[in-house]
Amino acid sequence: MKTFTKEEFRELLEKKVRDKRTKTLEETTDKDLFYAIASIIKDSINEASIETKQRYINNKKRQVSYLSMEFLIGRLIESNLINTGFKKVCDEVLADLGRKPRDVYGEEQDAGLGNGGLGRLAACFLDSIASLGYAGHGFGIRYRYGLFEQRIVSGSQIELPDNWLREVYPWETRKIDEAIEVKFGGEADFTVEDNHYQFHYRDQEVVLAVPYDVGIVGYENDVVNTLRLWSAEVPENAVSPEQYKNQLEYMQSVEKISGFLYPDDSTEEGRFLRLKQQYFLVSSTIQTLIRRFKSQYDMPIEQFHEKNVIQINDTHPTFGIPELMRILMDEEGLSWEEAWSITSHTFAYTNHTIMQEALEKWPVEMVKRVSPRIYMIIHEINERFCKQVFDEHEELRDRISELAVISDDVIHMSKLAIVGSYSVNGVAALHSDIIKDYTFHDFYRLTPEKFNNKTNGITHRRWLMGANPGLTDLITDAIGDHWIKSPVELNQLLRYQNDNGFLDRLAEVKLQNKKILQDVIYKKTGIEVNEHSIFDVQVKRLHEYKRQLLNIFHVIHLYNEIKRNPKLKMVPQTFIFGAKAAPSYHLAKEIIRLIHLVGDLVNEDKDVAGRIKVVFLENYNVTLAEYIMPAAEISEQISTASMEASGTGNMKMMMNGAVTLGTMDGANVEIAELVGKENILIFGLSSEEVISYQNEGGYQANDIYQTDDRLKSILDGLKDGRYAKGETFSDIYYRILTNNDPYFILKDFTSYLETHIKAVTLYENKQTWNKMSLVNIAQSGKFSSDRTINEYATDIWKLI
Ligand code: HBZ
Repeated sequence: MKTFTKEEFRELLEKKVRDKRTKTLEETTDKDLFYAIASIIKDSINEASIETKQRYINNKKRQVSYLSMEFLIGRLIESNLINTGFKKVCDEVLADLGRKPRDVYGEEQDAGLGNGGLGRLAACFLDSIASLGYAGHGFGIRYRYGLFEQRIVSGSQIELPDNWLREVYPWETRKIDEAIEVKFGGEADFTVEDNHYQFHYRDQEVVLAVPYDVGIVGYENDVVNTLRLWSAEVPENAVSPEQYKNQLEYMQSVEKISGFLYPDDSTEEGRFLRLKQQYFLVSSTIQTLIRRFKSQYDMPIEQFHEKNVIQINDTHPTFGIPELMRILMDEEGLSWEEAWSITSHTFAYTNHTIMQEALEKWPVEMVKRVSPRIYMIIHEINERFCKQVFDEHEELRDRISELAVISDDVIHMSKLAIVGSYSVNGVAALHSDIIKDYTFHDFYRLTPEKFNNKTNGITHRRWLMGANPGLTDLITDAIGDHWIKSPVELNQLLRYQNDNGFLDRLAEVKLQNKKILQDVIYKKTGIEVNEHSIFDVQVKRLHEYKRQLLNIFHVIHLYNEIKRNPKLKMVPQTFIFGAKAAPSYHLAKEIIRLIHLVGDLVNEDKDVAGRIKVVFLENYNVTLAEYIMPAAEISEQISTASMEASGTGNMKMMMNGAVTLGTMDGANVEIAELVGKENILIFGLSSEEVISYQNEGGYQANDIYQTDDRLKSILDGLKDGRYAKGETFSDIYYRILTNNDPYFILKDFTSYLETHIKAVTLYENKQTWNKMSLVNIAQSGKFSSDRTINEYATDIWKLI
C-alpha cells in the first residue's frame, strides 16, 4: 500500500475535492471531505485488490467463502484508514484544515445489513481474515434497505426504512460483467440417457444477480479481499413470466428479492420471500465459485473441494448444499456419489442458537415452489441418509425420525446442514457442549468427529484501536505496540495491576470516554447524566431471553428503595439501554415501552435527585456501539443461562475495560475463566440448573411472586401502572405469572440484586475497580477475532 506524507495527502485531497465535488478545500463540507477521502482510499484499495487477486490465482491455494445472509459492517472509513495505514496522516491533514475527523468520518452512513451478533460476527471475521492474510471472501446480499431505523414515539418503537443507499456508497464496485442468472420455480423432469439422468427445466423465472464488490482491507499487509454483495435485477431482454400482469409488476417482484433485510433475529419468519433470498444468495455464489474454479485452477471438477471451503453462517445459506449437488450432477455430469463426496467435503456449518423457535424449518411446499429440483435433491439426501443410519447404526434405528431431514412435510435446515457438512461448530465452549449433549445429540453420536467449538471474537482494530484511541495510546505507551499484531500480549498489562499511577491514567481514559458518551446522550435524548455515575450498559437486540426485563426490574427496585428512604446514600448509577425489537415481537416492544416509562418516572422524580438515571438510546447500531463500548463500566450480560450462544458485546466491553455482570452463559464462562472470579460479577442459575428445571416443566414462579414483596410490588405495578405514569403492561405480567416465567426472571432476581450491591461496593473503592478493569483489558486478547479466525483456518478450513 502506498504511503503518504502529510503534504502529499493534502495535495491529493485537494485534487479529489476538485475532481469529485468541484470545490476548493476551503469550500468543502464534511460530506465533501468524506467522499474525497473515501475516494483516495478506494484508489489504493483497488490497486491492492488487483494484486491480491493475482497472488491468489498464482499460488492456487485453497480459498474460503464465508456465506452469510448478513454482514453488519457499519462504517468503513475509519477501519479502512487504520488498515491502510493512512489514519494518522489523514487526521493530521483534517486538523490542519480546522476540521474534526470524527465529524468528517461521521458523514458515512452505516451499512446495516444485519440484525445483530451473527451479522456483526461476519463483519469482524472478514476483517480478521484479510488482516491475517488468508484467502477468504464474503458473499451476501446487497439489501436495498438494511435493518430498520428505530424511532421512539411516546415510549414505543416505530420502524422506518433504512435508506442507506440514498447517496452513493463509496466502497462498492458494480461488476455487471460478472452477473449470474439465478433460476427460480418452474418444473423439473428428467430423461435417462446412457444410464444418466438428464434434467430438463421449464417455465423458470430468471433473475439476474449483479455483484457489488466491497474491498476488505487487511491491517497494514497489502491484502484486500472481497465482500461480494448480490443485487437482484431483471435480465436484459427478459420477457415477464405469465404470472405477472405487466413488465413493471415483474420488475418490482424481481427487485424485491434483494429489497430488504428480514428484521427477525431469534424467531423464524418462514416467509416465501426470505426463502427466495436464501436461494438467490447461494445459487449466485456457488455458480461463481464453480466458474472461478474452472478458470483459475487447471484441475478436474472432482477436486473442487480441495480448493474451496464454504463456511455457512447459521443455516440461512444451507440451500447451498443441494445447489452444489445440482450443479455438479446436472451441469457437470457427475454421479450422485461423486457429487456428494465433493459437497460434503466442501461445506462447514456454524450454529448460533439452540432456541427451538430460531431453528429454521421450511415447508416442503414452499421449497418446491422456489426450486423443484432443489427439493428433489434434498429429498434424496434425506432418503439416503436415513437408509444409511438404518443400515449402519443399529443403535440409532429408533432415533431415525428425530434425525430425518424432512419430517411432517417440513425441512429441518440444521439437520440438512449437519448431514451435508464436514464440520459443525458452536460459537463458545458452553454452547458447543450444549449442542453435543442436547440439541444435536443424536447427530453427535453418529458423527462426533464433525463437532467442534470456535469461540467467537471481535476485531480489536475496530473495537479498541478505532473506537478507543485514548486506551490504545495508554496501552501502547505501557507495553509497546506488539499487542496490535498479537492481541494476547495485552496480558503484559498485568504488570501494572498494582501501579496506582497507571490505574489513575486508566481511570482518566474511561472518564474522557464517558464524557464523550455523556455528550452523545444529551444530544440524542436531552438527558443530562453524571459522568461520575456508574455507566451500567445493556446494549443488544431486545429478546426475552436476554432479559432486559430483569435489568429494568432492578431499576424499579432501586427506585422503590429511594422512595422508601429518600435519604438513602447511593453511588449514582446510569442505566444505559440500546435495543431494537423485531417489529412483530409484541412483548419485546412492550419491554421497550416499559423501559421508557420507568425511565421517565425515575429521571423526573425529585426524590431520586439524580442517584439513578435511565437512558434508552434509540436506533442502536454499530456506530453508536463505537461510542458506548469505550464508556461502559458494567457490562450487563444477563441472559438466562444456556440461551445465549456466545455474545460478542460482552467481549467488546471487556476489551474496553468494563466489568461483566452476568450469568454463566455463552462466552461469559470463558471470560470468567480468564479474569478469575474476583474480576467478574457472576449471578444466577447455571445452565445445568436451567435445563433441569425446563425438563421438569419449569419452576413455580407464582411462589416467588407470593412471597417476595419486592417482586410483588413490581409485578402488580405492571398491572396498575404505578411505575409507568399510569400505563399498564398486563402482557408482561401474564407472561411471567401465567406462562410461568420461562426466562427465570423472578428466580434469578435476588441473586441479581445482591450482585449489583457487590458491584457498587467494589466501585466505591476506586483502585479496586480500576484494577478489575485492567485485568479485563489484559485478558481480552483471547477474544480478538484474529484468534478465532486462526482456529477456523487451522482446524476447519485447513489453510495452514
Ligand atoms: O449470534 C447471535 C447469538 O444470539 C449470539 O449469542 C452470538 O454471539 C452471535 C454470534 O455468534 N445470533 C444472532 O445474532 N442471530 C441472528 O441475528 C439471526 C438472524 C436471522 C435469523 C435468525 C437469527 O433468521
